Amino acid sequence: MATYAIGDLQGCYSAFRRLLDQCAFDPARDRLWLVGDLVNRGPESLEVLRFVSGLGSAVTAVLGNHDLYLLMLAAGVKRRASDDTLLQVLEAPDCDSLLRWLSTLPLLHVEGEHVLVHAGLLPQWSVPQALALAEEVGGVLAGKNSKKLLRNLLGDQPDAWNDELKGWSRLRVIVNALTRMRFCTVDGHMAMRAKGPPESASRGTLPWFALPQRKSRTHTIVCGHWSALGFYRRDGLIALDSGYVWGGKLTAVRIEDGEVFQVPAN
Ligand SMILES: [Mn+2]
Repeated sequence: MATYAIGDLQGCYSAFRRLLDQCAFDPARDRLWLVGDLVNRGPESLEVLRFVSGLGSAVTAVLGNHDLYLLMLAAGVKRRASDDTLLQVLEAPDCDSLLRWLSTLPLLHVEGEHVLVHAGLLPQWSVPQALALAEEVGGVLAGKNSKKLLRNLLGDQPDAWNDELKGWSRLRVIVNALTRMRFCTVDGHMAMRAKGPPESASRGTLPWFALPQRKSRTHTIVCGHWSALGFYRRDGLIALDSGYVWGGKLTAVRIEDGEVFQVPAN
């Protein structure tokens, strides 16, 4: 039994299958951890959704911002952008069942000393608190107020956590941190516009994982979302988005021994 953590797939199904072959992944024996952004930008989002949803308990995937964007399109709360590649999913005969499956995925998964999340955790959040907050959002997303939630996720404000937050703004901060954050100020204000590499941080901001008082340092965070950071490991962090869809690599790490597997873009 082995656990393979894999970076952002972004609809790159054939590369994903090549990577699984390279790992000799066996769904009867092994497990996959997917960091989210299963869909969009790449050419085969539909195939990714069909394959991953068919893996059952062999896979644990968390939601990324592109996955939520797909749910927003399907709910009619956002219009398609000219550069998305999601029409094939929206027009598929099995679209409803695939999106129902997608909407039940968690925003955060904790297993032993590891945390699986798409983007990151705000510095004030311990791992148990982040898990409780992620579950708070997950309950709404899988329930009857799902469409209302999706409509109310749009926007970057408020940009920081506060235990007193209520209603949609509370859920919006949680989702923005878990699925979109890269840079943060030391007191936990997210700088949502910045997408460059860590060294491009604007004055007063740091990569979220580098904040000195971050309470989730108790665990190793397995994440994606930041292709300009690339595949990056340090104490307590495994960042897996190595930008295959942008001409980089698709990366898997075997959690048990740290072995790395990669498929380069053609
Ligand atoms: Mn992302």
